[in-house]
Amino acid sequence: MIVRALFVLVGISSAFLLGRAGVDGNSVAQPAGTVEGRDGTAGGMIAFTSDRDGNHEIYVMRDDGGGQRRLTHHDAADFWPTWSPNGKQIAFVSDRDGNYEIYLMDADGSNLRRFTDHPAVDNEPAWSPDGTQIAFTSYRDGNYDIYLKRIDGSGTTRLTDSAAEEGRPSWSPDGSQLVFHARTRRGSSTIAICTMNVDSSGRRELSVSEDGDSDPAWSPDGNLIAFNALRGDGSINIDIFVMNADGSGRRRITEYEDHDEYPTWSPDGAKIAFESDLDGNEEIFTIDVDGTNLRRLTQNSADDTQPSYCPVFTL
Ligand SMILES: [Ca+2]
Ligand SMILES: [Ca+2]
Ligand SMILES: [Ca+2]
Ligand SMILES: [Ca+2]
Repeated sequence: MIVRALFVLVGISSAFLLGRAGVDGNSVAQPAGTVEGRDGTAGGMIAFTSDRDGNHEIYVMRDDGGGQRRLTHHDAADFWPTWSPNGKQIAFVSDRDGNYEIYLMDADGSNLRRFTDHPAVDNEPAWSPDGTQIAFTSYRDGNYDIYLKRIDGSGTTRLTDSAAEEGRPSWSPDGSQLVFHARTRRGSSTIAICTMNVDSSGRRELSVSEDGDSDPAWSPDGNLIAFNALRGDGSINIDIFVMNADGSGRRRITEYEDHDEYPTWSPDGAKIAFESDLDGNEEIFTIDVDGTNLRRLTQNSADDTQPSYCPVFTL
């Protein structure tokens, strides 16, 4: 159905396109932390993955598309960036040491260090709202499960123990729960979006459908969960949806005849950034939560994907 090269083994959601060697990068050399063009007004930052410079690297930009800047410089694949809650660090995934591990760096790309150290795939980091832990997915116990590791490295806890393939954890803003997706039958398109308490109790399925509901993201006020799913009309067309945090009130946000994926919320909850190939290759867009005010932030023949909104506005 969805013709995509799986990026990491059977990763449910790590399916961004490989092999497009676009290198006409429109990145603008600019020092970290500067906000030229913003007139002193606080605004959002977005980290994302692009192969515009020849292989997958981590980039940041303002949420108006300005100030695009590369943070990683390595011929390994670097992808799935996610911010620390104070916006000062970024976690991401790389196979630069021979297998997929999670790495941390400061938001200007400095102070790079490895966070996980396991021969299995470690993927899809999500920083806890209090900054002390990272939830991530790993294949270390024979299928994808969700794990928790403290930033100080003092311990790793397995949160799921199921035959389903869990993926893309996202924290509730109060830090008490995680939302994630779970492929309940391997090889099937049946994916459930689930929540559980951070102590792994209280697992609950919010939505179960044949439409591939996946990649959930909890809104900053805790009330909504954004996700991507097939439109449900039989077409091969992935759109961005939101639902209430109890699973009710499902509604569609995007309506383009293309794949719209990987929603991430602006700090004020007003906008969602996402990836879409609506103009022929992956670009990063923002849209208001009511579905208006679509804005393209990247314009580049390479893949620009996996946006992650910084959880705080910066000056
Ligand atoms: Ca790289
Ligand atoms: Ca690993
Ligand atoms: Ca599992
Ligand atoms: Ca692009």
